[in-house]
Amino acid sequence: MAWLRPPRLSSLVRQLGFLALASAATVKYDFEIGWVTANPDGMAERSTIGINGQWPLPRIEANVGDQIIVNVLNSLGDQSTSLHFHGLFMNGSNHMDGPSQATQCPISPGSRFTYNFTIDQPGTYWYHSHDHGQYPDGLRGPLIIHDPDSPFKDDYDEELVLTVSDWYHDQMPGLLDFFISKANPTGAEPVPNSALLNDTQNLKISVEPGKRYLFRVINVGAFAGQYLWFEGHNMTIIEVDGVYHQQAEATMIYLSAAQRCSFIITAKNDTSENFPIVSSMDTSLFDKLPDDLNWNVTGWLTYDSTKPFPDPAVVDGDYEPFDDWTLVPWDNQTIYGEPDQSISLDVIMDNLDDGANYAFFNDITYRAPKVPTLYTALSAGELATDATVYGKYTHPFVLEKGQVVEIVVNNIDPGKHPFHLHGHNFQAVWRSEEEAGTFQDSGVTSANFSEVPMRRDTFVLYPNGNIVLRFLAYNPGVWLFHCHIEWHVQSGLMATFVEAPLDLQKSLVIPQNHKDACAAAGVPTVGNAAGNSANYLDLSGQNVPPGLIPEGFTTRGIVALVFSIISGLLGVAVIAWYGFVGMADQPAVEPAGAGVVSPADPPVVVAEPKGPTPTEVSLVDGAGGGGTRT
Ligand SMILES: *[C@@H]1O[C@H](CO)[C@@H](O)[C@H](O)[C@H]1NC(C)=O
Ligand SMILES: *[C@@H]1O[C@H](CO)[C@@H](O)[C@H](O)[C@H]1NC(C)=O
Ligand SMILES: *[C@@H]1O[C@H](CO)[C@@H](O)[C@H](O)[C@H]1NC(C)=O
Ligand SMILES: *[C@@H]1O[C@H](CO)[C@@H](O)[C@H](O)[C@H]1NC(C)=O
Ligand SMILES: *[C@@H]1O[C@H](CO)[C@@H](O)[C@H](O)[C@H]1NC(C)=O
Ligand SMILES: *[C@@H]1O[C@H](CO)[C@@H](O)[C@H](O)[C@H]1NC(C)=O
Ligand SMILES: *[C@@H]1O[C@H](CO)[C@@H](O)[C@H](O)[C@H]1NC(C)=O
Ligand SMILES: *[C@@H]1O[C@H](CO)[C@@H](O)[C@H](O)[C@H]1NC(C)=O
Ligand SMILES: [Cu+2]
Repeated sequence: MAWLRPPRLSSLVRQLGFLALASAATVKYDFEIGWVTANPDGMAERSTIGINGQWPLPRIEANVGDQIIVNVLNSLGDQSTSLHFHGLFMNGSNHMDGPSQATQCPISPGSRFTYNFTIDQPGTYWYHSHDHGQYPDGLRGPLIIHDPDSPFKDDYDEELVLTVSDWYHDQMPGLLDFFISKANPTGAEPVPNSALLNDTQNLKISVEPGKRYLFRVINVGAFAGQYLWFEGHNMTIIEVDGVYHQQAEATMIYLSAAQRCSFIITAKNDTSENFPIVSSMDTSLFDKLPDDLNWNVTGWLTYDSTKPFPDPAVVDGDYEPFDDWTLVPWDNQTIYGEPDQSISLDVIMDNLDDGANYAFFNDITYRAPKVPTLYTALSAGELATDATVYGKYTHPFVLEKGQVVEIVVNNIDPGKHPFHLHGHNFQAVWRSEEEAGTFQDSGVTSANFSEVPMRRDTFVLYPNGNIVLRFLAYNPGVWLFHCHIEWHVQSGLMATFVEAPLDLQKSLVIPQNHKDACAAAGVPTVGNAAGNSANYLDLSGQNVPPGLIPEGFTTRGIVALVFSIISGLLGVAVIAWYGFVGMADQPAVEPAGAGVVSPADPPVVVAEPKGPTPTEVSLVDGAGGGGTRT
């Protein structure tokens, strides 16, 4: 009988510690965002976005009920920025959610911006830039909300935070210029250069025999999902994406970009061996596997640092990660009723008439509005419930308060896509196998749905498959729904939910420093998506994507045509064909690595590559971020 067991001393100390912190506090961080140099894989020094001169970034950490204040100063000089707090509901504080041109203006170089919100959710989260594809350049870090009342608090002795990610040697602006260009007509995503474990390689985590560790793992990567395993140890999963689930045993987990998982690992009783930890990027996402890519990163559970650190065993055959579909939420919440509003989105990759490849929900690829969508909602009066005012290319859906909303996503693409909804977690009520086709054609009905569905905020849609999500519209705000592969965010795989906008108008007051940021950025704070505040239904001048390819042209034909016109010396009739052949044959036309790897000019490596520095970690793992608690 577990309750008769005397509590361990360490457990007692931990609980007393929590008791002391139990009353709500204000936790304050001053973040000066600026460029630093980093070389986490030991292969290339690069400019990286740090905070207060350091990278890896500080951890934001608080208790349930605390108020968090993050004072941002953008010292990047050459780029705007913003911070999104991934997974937090921001109930009553939609203007603190972070995506630029959705809920705020971008924070210009030299500008300040204060994020101020109260957290009512325990769990494992992260913060990252939500501005022009910036976070893979380094601006992403853990956000942990401790829970003195966790239902699992007696099941572990220590908490550890661990990130996995992919890493690029080149900076995003250059990679994006190539990715969305006619030189990359197939839309092949740049392949990362390395995998990182806690922003390094050869990480060593000291463990004490017999202790039980809660690992809070976050994939802060841009693109790659990761398989993660600890040799010789099983994981007991208790939380995904901030939602407690009933304990589930796993030997290997899969985390897509942006997903989180907390699990308990029980250390062995003897210290005779150290054990490899492996995180392995999901190479099925990559169009090409460069010869020199090591898609694995290794670390160790260190029981005795004088003992050897063995190479990981090779896993033969297909990986068999734990299937998150089998998770049951700890609170046994059953499926919400039949939807009041059902939204069906087809994921399509296609070219537009500039020759570049874009991502579409149905027939729309996202374009940012001229006025942040939240400010349109706040300034449009009663027209805020008319989706027209938000512009066609934010792909808006207006939700009414209290609705059960269902999202069906059909993947008309052979890639995996991790879908994320801001401001909510959702019930993942259905996920098809790969190649199942559209939900509507598959014959599956709500009778097939999970009765006690897993809840999370980021969920993987399989190749040519479909998913069905449900959530309750009890959080007035402007919330983005998008694939969390940063390449696909930038190529347009995003829609906007405008939830209960009239309630929003009654409750939200935009602080002066948010308006000041808009003034500094030259972005208006009233008006429709086109910036028109005289007639909200007149969208002329709204931002639009490139045009559709004319009927009768094939995608490859038009790409060839565009190419040919640009190089254009020949007659139009010959060109379409000749241009295409030319493209296929001449590497000089197709930039090095086109459709492939790291397309931008390879960086000149000045510094002698150093071996990665092993990081020894003390398990007296204090508050990460140097925040002040009052
Ligand atoms: C944060 O917001 C609260 C109200 O929600 C307000 O009382 C407080 O002054 C704000 N603090 C800062 C630093 O903006
Ligand atoms: C990961 O790195 C952070 C510092 O960036 C540190 O606080 C944390 O303890 C590390 N986690 C592990 C498991 O080593
Ligand atoms: C891990 O779980 C597997 C399958 O449930 C089991 O066979 C194995 O013995 C477990 N390993 C450890 C170290 O507990
Ligand atoms: C370690 O020893 C304790 C007490 O002897 C035992 O209950 C526990 O199962 C052992 N743990 C492992 C991982 O073998
Ligand atoms: C990564 O690890 C897997 C699993 O052990 C192995 O099959 C693969 O060869 C490794 N890749 C590299 C590049 O070492
Ligand atoms: C959920 O159901 C399980 C049985 O399936 C039960 O053990 C558990 O106590 C329930 N949880 C809650 C919070 O009611
Ligand atoms: C959906 O449910 C029906 C009726 O129970 C069943 O025949 C069918 O196999 C299910 N479909 C899938 C894909 O599970
Ligand atoms: C948001 O807060 C309101 C009360 O202020 C509550 O009624 C509502 O359920 C909350 N919504 C969510 C999604 O937590
Ligand atoms: Cu995607």
